[in-house]
Amino acid sequence: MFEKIKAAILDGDVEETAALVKKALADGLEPLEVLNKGCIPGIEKAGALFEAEEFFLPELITAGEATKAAMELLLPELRKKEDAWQSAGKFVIGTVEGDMHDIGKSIVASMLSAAGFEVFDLGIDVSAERFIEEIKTKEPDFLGLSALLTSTMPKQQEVIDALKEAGLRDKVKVFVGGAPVSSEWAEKIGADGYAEDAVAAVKLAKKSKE
Ligand code: B1M
Repeated sequence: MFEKIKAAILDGDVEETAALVKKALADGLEPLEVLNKGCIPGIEKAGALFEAEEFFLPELITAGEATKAAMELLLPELRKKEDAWQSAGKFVIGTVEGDMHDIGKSIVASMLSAAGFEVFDLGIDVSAERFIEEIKTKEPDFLGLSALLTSTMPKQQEVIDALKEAGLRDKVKVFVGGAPVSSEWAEKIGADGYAEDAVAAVKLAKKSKE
């Protein structure tokens, strides 16, 4: 089943991907397992083929669309595990300005939500000004900044600088993530932490609340 889902994503076959994911859920497979063993390997393979110039942009786009179709079915299942009675804290998250990648950020948002955090997902291409506005109104404990392009990583720094300018830097813990991001980069730009994946993001946020 996982191999079939991976193949359907690589084919950019939205309908087949959705049908397979529905079947996997109906057969009782764990949504997180479907995500980690079927969908993520599929989209990562598409990225590797793109890098090797065996895939071109249209194929990358259709693979992304197939992955999104899978996630639309899987994320509500992940969120069902949320325990509404214990908010673990407020978490604002978004992909930085100029960056349209939303798959990884949405997985992180869903896992945080499933772990009991009150999550405000601002979406993609979020400017520093918008982040600041949302921090002012939502007063979150945490801010998550996702960047998938080396060219948009500096926007994470911009948001941190804008927080300092607005006098908000010590009001919120800032975590960064995304494929090109590292703990060294997080340290360099003055973030409070780096999470390599959604599970690490949940652990980091929970640990910071202790
Ligand atoms: Co783009 N893209 N893309 N892309 N794309 C990459 C990132 C790339 C590495 C592909 C490659 O060349 N191998 C490359 C970047 C190279 C670089 O910067 N050095 C690239 C490029 C070049 C581009 C374009 C410039 C292509 C072009 O137009 N010529 C363009 C840029 C558009 C823009 O943003 N302005 C572009 C466009 C796209 C699509 C729209 C086609 C599509 C996105 C669809 C969508 O998101 N709706 C797309 C895709 C799908 C990818 C790859 C293949 C997959 C990304 C993904 O979803 N991964 C990607 C290659 C790759 O990463 N292997 C690639 C799966 C996801 C689960 O992982 O997003 O890493 P990830 O998220 C993880 C962790 O990083 C972490 O947790 C997540 C869950 O485990 N994490 C966080 C993420 N955010 C976090 C925030 C946190 C914490 C953890 O906060 C606390």
